[in-house]
This record gives sequence, C-alpha cells and structure tokens, in this order.
Amino acid sequence: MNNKEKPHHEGISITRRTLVKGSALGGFALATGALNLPFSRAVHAEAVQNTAADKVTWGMCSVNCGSRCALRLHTRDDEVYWVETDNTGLDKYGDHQVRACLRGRSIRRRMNHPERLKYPMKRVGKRGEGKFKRITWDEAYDEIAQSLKYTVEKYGNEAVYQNYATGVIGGNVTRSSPYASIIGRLMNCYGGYLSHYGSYSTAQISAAMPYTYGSNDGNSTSDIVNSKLVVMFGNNPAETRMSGGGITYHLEQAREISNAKMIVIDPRYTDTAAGREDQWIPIRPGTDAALVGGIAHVLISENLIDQPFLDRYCVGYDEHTLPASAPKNGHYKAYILGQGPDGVEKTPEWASRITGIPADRIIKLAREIGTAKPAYICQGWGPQRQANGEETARAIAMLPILTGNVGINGGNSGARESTYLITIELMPVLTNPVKTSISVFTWTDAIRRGPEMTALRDGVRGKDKLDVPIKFIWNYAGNTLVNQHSDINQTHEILQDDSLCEKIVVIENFMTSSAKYADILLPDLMTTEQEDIVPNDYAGNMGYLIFSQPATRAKFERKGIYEMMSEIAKRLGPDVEQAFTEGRTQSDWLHYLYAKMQARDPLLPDYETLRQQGIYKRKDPNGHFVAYKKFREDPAANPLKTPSGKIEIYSERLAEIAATWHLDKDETISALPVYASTFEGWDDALRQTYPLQMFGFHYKARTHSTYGNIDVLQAACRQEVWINPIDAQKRGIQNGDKVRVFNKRGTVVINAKVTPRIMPGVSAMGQGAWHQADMAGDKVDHGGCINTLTTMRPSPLAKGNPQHTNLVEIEKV
Ligand SMILES: Nc1nc2c(c(=O)[nH]1)N[C@H]1C(S)=C(S)[C@@H](COP(=O)(O)OP(=O)(O)OC[C@H]3O[C@@H](n4cnc5c(=O)[nH]c(N)nc54)[C@H](O)[C@@H]3O)O[C@H]1N2
Ligand SMILES: Nc1nc2c(c(=O)[nH]1)N[C@H]1C(S)=C(S)[C@@H](COP(=O)(O)OP(=O)(O)OC[C@H]3O[C@@H](n4cnc5c(=O)[nH]c(N)nc54)[C@H](O)[C@@H]3O)O[C@H]1N2
Ligand code: SF4
Ligand SMILES: [Mo]
Repeated sequence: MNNKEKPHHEGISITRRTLVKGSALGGFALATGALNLPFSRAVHAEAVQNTAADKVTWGMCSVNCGSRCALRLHTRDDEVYWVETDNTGLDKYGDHQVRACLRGRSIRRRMNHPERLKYPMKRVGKRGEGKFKRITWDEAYDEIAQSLKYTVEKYGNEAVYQNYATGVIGGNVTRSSPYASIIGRLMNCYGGYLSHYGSYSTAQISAAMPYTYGSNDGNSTSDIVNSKLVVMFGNNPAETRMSGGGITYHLEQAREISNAKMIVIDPRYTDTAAGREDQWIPIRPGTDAALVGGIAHVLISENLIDQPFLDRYCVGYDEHTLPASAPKNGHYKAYILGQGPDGVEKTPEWASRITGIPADRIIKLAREIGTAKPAYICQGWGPQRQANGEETARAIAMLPILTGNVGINGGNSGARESTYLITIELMPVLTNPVKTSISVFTWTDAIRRGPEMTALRDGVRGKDKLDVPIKFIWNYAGNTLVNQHSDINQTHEILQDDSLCEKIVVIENFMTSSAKYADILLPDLMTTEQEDIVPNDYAGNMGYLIFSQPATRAKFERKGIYEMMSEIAKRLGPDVEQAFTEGRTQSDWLHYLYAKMQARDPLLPDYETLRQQGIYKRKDPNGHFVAYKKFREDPAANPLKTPSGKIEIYSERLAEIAATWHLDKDETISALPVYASTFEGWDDALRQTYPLQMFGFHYKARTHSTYGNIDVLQAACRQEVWINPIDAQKRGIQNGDKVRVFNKRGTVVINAKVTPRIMPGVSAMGQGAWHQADMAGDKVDHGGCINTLTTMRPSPLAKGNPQHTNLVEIEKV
C-alpha cells in the first residue's frame, strides 16, 4: 500500500520503507546502551526482585519521525520507571522486532519531566513572554467557546485556522495532523475553518511529482532485495527512519541479500552513508537537477537510455511524443543536448560548475546508473525542501524514467519509499463547509495580509482571494507556530500583535516556544496515558498495529484531547455537541472504529486479543510494494492519473501555470524538469555578504523539537553547526569554538563542529532545537534553532517552505 492514509503528507505521496544497516543499528544500539545501561541494569536487578509490584503496559511512541515503535512501559506506584520495546518476533530480518530508538526509550523522561504542563493556563504577559496564570478547566472552555463564537460571528469561519502540527501521529483518536485531527471535526461541526494544503515535510515534492506520475509513490525499500544499485539523493534514513522496524533496517538487510552497491549524493557525509556506502558524492545544496542534466547528457550520448520505455510510457522525451501545444524543440532531449530555447548543452562540465562535482565523476555515475538494472534510485525530502525543490524532485525522477526503472521490482520511481500498511480507521473529521485553503507555509502571511492574498500569486485555493485574515488559531501538538516555522524574529512580530490574530489556543505537554504565544494553554495527556490504536508508519513490507493502554492515570489536571473538544462542543450548542460526540465516549469510539477496521479486514484479531497482545504484525501479501507496477504491465488498462495517463516529462498543465501565475524573476515553474537557479542559492549575489549555504537536517537527537528537552539526549547528540575545515580555517574557527551564525534575519550562537563530513561552502545544523532568545532584548538565539535564520518566502509552485535554502556568515565569538 502506498501512503494514501498518511495525512501529513497530503495523502499524495509517500510510500515507505527504510533500510537500516549494521552500522546504523549498531550506532543506535550503542547510543542507547550508553545512555541507559547503568540505569536500566540497576532497575532491572531491582525489577527481578519486585516483579509482583510492577505493571507492564503496551504503549507507543507516536511522534512524527516516520517510524513508529511499540513500547512496553514498566510502572510502579503509578510511575513509569523503565521502558522496554517490542519483545515479539525474532532477531531475524523479515520477522524482526520493531525496536524503539534512543528517543522512544527515554519517553519516561518526557512523561515524568518536572517542567511538564500541569494545569490549564491563561496568558497574563505579552505574547511570547511566557507569563501565565492558572485557571480552571471551566474558565478555559468558556473562554475558548466564547472566542470562537465571536470570531465566527464577526469575521466568518474562514478566519479560524488550524495550524500544521505533527506531535501526535497515527491514532484513531489521538492525532494532531490537521487533515485528520478531531479539532478539524469540532470545527466542521461548527461551520468549518480555513484549511491548508501541503505539509512542511513534502510541500514541494507532493506538489511536483503528480505532474510527472499522477501521484508520488516509490517502491518499498524491502524491494531492494531485487536491486543491483541503490542511489540516494539527500536521503538519510539512518537518522530519519530510526526504528528497528523501519527503513534503515530494510535498507541494510535487503542490500545484504541483493549485494546492491550504494551511492549517496548529499552535501553531508550522513549517518546513512557512514561506513556502509560505496560512494559518497558531495553536492551543493539546490543543484541536484543540474547533476541530473549532466548524467542525462551521458546517458543520451552513450545510448544508455531505454528508448522503448520512453516511447511507450512517456510524454515529451523527444519530438515523437511531444504534445502539440509545446514549443518547437520543447522536449527533454533537446533541453539536454542544447537544442531547446535556452541553447545550453547540459554537459557533465556544465553540471560540474553548478554542482561542485568533478565532471569525470558525473560521467562515471551516469555509466553506473545506465548499466545497473534494476536500480533503486530515490530521494529523501532534503533536496525538495529547497527554493527550487519542485524542479529538483521531478528532475531526479528523470533518471529512473530515462533508464526504464519505473514500475519494476528492484527499481523505483525516483521518489521516497512507500510502505505496507494494515488498515486503520480514523475518527471521521467530517466535511469542511469552508472550501478555501492556503498553502501550509503561508499562514503568517494570512495573518498579516490575508485579504491581499490571491490564487495566482499566493496559491490561495477554492477562491480567487482570501476574504479575511486569520483571527483565531488552534495549535494542537505542534511547535510550528514558532520553533518550526521560518524566520522566528518576523513570526514574533506578527504573533505578538494581538490585534492581528486575536486568539491562539495551544494544547501541549511543555512550555515550548509556541506555547509562549498562547492566549489559552491546555495541558494534554500523552499518548502513553490514553487508549488508542495506531498503525506503523514507514515499515517496508511488515505492517503492524499497536494497541496502547494508559500506563499511568492522568496526573495533575491533564486531560485528553477528546474530552477537551467534547466540552468545548457542549458550549457551542447541543447540536454541535451531538454532532461531535455522536453520543460516544473515547472508548466507545475505539470499539466502533475497530469494528469498521475488522469489517474491512477480516484477518484482524478481535478487539480484546489485540488489546492483550499489544502489537499485531503482518507481512505484505504482495511481497513488496512496487510503484506504478500495473501501469508498467498494461498502460492502456491502468493509466496514470496524469491528463495523458502517461508519465509526463513535459507537462502541459505546468506550462499553463507557468504562463498564468504571477511569478518573480528568480522563480521558475516549467513544463520540463529543468535545473533552475533560485533566490539564496549557491549563485546568488547575496553570497558576497553571506558566503555559506546553510540547511537544517532532521537529527537523531530529537523528532523535530519533541524530545529536545531531554538532557541525556542532548548530551549524547550535541547541537552544533557543521562547517568544513577549509571554511573554518579562513575564519579562525576550531572544533568546539563558540560561533555566531547570522544573516539579515537573525543570529544563532552555537558551538562549531569542524568536519570534512560537510563540503566546503556549506554549513548545516540539526533542525528542531529549542529556540532560546531574549525577545524583548537582542533576540540572539542560544538554543541553536535554525529557524532564526530561515526565510518566510515560499517556493514558486507549492508555495511551500524552502527551509533548506539559506545563506549565512559564520564568525568566531
Ligand atoms: N528549518 C527547518 N524547519 C523545519 C523543518 C526543517 O527541515 N528545517 N522540518 C519541517 C517539518 S518536515 C516538519 S514535519 C515540522 C514539524 O513541526 P511540528 O509538527 O511542530 O513538530 P515538533 O517540533 O515535534 O512539535 C510537536 C509538538 O507536539 C508536542 N507533543 C508531543 N506529544 C504530544 C501530545 O501527546 N499531546 C500534545 N498536545 N502535544 C504533544 C511536543 O511537545 C511538540 O512541542 O517542522 C518543520 N520545520
Ligand atoms: N530523528 C529524526 N527523524 C525524523 C525527523 C526528525 O526530526 N528527527 N523528522 C521526520 C519528518 S516529519 C520528516 S518530514 C523526515 C524528513 O526527512 P528528510 O527531509 O529526508 O530529512 P532532511 O534531513 O531534511 O534531508 C535529508 C538529507 O538531505 C540532505 N540535503 C539537504 N539539501 C540537499 C540538496 O539540495 N541536495 C541533496 N542531494 N541533499 C540535500 C541533508 O544533508 C540530509 O542528509 O524525517 C522524519 N524523521
Ligand atoms: S522517535 Fe521514532 S524511531 Fe524513535 S522510538 Fe519514537 S517512533 Fe520509534
Ligand atoms: Mo516532516
């Protein structure tokens, strides 16, 4: 199954699988051991003596890391004191245990954290100051309900917005993804709300790939057992799919079976590459499409392309399949050979100048890609989280297309992995009566200048323009209000003015930087303290369900999201309450939803059995998910969802968008997947002032900002800025020095990691560190939060977050 049910990715993309290999697992086992061994050994000894007093509860880690792990929570005196992971299955690939990473294994440190929110609170200082007073739940509910009524009466439902948030992912009931959260359900019972399209994860690739393929699917990584070669563009599963049930494990084990060679193309020598790659090819951020151009040139000149595949399955490779509406020589072959409108031949030397990769290496890479069949060519989402990410995503897909690797076992589409999923049934969100939506990234604009935002310039959908600005924000289990959105200093200005957005409700576990901007702040239970069922996230060909039970009772005044929303529904009127709850408790809902799952999938165990056993696993009955397999077998009977039903190398729809949308000079939307220079890229004139490219990678220390306040994780994986020795030397910076990373948007003070693991001219830091700045003073961030430096300017087609495209300077403090 592909990722259709994966809400935070807009239901378009994402097929999933990961491979983890020895060194990744080894590294992670080591880290876990180093962290927990003394403690767990001591506790374990104690546990042996005291087993009668202990209770073991199945739970899950349901953060948005792309994996999902079963936990076995050991409690004594109503407190979790030890966390184990899946103990079912074997220590053998194929029937393996779904082992939690170092974060999930430290979940008790989040559950029992002294700074965890305990009571409902109301803001007393200015937004962002973090000054609150304790209030009762009734006061909180009344104020929220009154404020919603006021907003809807005065401005209309379009003024209510639910911000992107992924702190809780997957459950039937507990799930924060705005496409599926029960806050959406509540709002849909009360006239609707302004929704968004896209995600911070995959905005650009989810917008772009469907123009090529009609969707955004990839083969499952378990299918690498059938591959001869693995090529990864900006994909780092050893950090971004860390569970032992997830992609890294599949990648490693499957490659062991197939003996496939692995080539990693990334500005950083990643944990995925480290020790297990056959080649690391460092590349300048934002230039993958140029590398593809150079490779395509070699494939075409050396006749390594699959011409019958291109003729039968594709539109626009050469003049034979070019749509009539296209300009003369508007096809891909002409673009590569320099016969298209730009007249530039995309030789390996041309690509070398842009990417920083030597031409002979590009030629060698092209020959490897052209001769190894089948080849699993994929991309992570780093390359697409760039300002030209839409072009890059489609360009990378050209390599499997040119070589006919699409739709076959061992091949891939060029997208990220898909996964096998057992069925899941969410509490229905119902239909939103408001049809207007904005891009996920443009909500700060919608607060500031909503009614100026148009369809053709700002990507407003469902209407030509927005009628009202955002006046009310729901922020449930998200830190994208501040920490995870771009340009924190500007976001601060927008949010601090409460005449703009008048009400912000935050539902959290901690006083995050986002929570500090709440008007009303509600303390939530964690998913380990509630009953719910979640499916796997990306897990190759082994799907599973986890049935989580409360490990402890609710402490202090914390409550679950269903109770909170039911109470607010009650205050919005009896009809709203009835429509929202349908007369069911959270437990009634679980039974009701599970019965629907069983009706669809009769192989599922009964409710009580699943509850007892905690985890239920099943292998993909089809072996491995192969993207576009049916299309490959019979394209006439199984057309793609593109207008032509074929793979559209040339997209007439994109040609039309390019001709009608309002774009700036440095923004490119094009019918062909071309390399496009962009704002704040490697060749921007701004590099004279800010010479280093900078991006934030998804880091093993945290899942975004979640787990970011756990001391042992901070100690194990430090927050540092990576800089190459050549760049460091020029600036007199030594490893471990405190440095200032800055651009015109802000300044971060952080320690330097001087390392050849990042290419010269480029710098990077783990994204998601907690922003720590005096916002009434110098605004300098001492937490290492990259969003102090990132831009609010959206990408051209998706209007998505180009958070990996930034220029900075670094100085020793
Ligand atoms: N510069 C830069 N910025 C980025 C990215 C990047 O690569 N670079 N990545 C982007 C991406 S891909 C994403 S998905 C977003 C992620 O951004 P978010 O979805 O905001 O993810 P988190 O930062 O983990 O925030 C989740 C919040 O939920 C809270 N939480 C966890 N569990 C619970 C719970 O049970 N109940 C409640 N109420 N709260 C809970 C956590 O405390 C945390 O504050 O960030 C984006 N931002
Ligand atoms: N531990 C951990 N795991 C996570 C998360 C987390 O926060 N922590 N977040 C989860 C979520 S919500 C998401 S969306 C995914 C994100 O998954 P990704 O978006 O794939 O993760 P990134 O680290 O942003 O990028 C992957 C790699 O791309 C490289 N890269 C950056 N720019 C370029 C480029 O222009 N070209 C090339 N070739 N490479 C480039 C980076 O160095 C990095 O190694 O991860 C998920 N998994
Ligand atoms: S953070 Fe992800 S990989 Fe780690 S335990 Fe949680 S779900 Fe599993
Ligand atoms: Mo994400």
